[in-house]
Amino acid sequence: MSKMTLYGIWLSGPTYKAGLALSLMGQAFAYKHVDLRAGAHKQPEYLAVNRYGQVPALVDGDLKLCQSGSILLYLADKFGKMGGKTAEEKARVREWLFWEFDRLAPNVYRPRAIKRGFMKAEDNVLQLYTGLANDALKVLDASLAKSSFLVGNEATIADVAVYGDVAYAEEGAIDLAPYANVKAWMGRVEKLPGFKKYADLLPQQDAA
Ligand SMILES: N[C@@H](CCC(=O)N[C@@H](CS)C(=O)NCC(=O)O)C(=O)O
Repeated sequence: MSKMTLYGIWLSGPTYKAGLALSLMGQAFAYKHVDLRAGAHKQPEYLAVNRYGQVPALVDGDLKLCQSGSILLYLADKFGKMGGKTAEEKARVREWLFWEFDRLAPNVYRPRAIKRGFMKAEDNVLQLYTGLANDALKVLDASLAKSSFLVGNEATIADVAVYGDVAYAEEGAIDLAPYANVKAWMGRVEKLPGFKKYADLLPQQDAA
């Protein structure tokens, strides 16, 4: 079986989610660096891989996949790992994926993008996102008071997706200290075989 190729940029949270899922599932992958600052994601060659002009994309043979949540579901299905064991668990995994890209991801990524200078915004806009991120973190913390992982007793792609947001919170000056259950769960995710932090997992250039 030839290796899949992940397209992305090492600073991208959604790219990290796809790379982390591959790594936790024990899958080596080739990597193509997409230089967002140079506008590579809007060029015809890349738009042929991802029609939305965003990273990540995953190429598996003739199949070109995009949207990190959808990529995670594809990988779980393909390898029969981390997707939940029962019909109910699979449904709960999907619930977390839809929730996280509605309530958590934008409200963590945007403060981070503002703090890192990738995005400009007035202070009240930053406050709005930060408040919404904290609302989502409260929901997450309450859920993690009841179980070790988000769905069932083992890590699933729901944990990968949510970890791939929360891992960037402090870069966005969102304080995780009030969320003890979230912090303890992050520690459990970080101990999973194959786990790597984003800067260690994603190359800064093409990699075979
Ligand atoms: N919902 C998408 C979001 C992807 C996304 O926002 N990617 C950013 C980088 S982190 C991007 O490509 N931004 C450039 C653009 O949207 O033009 C996913 O999960 O894959």
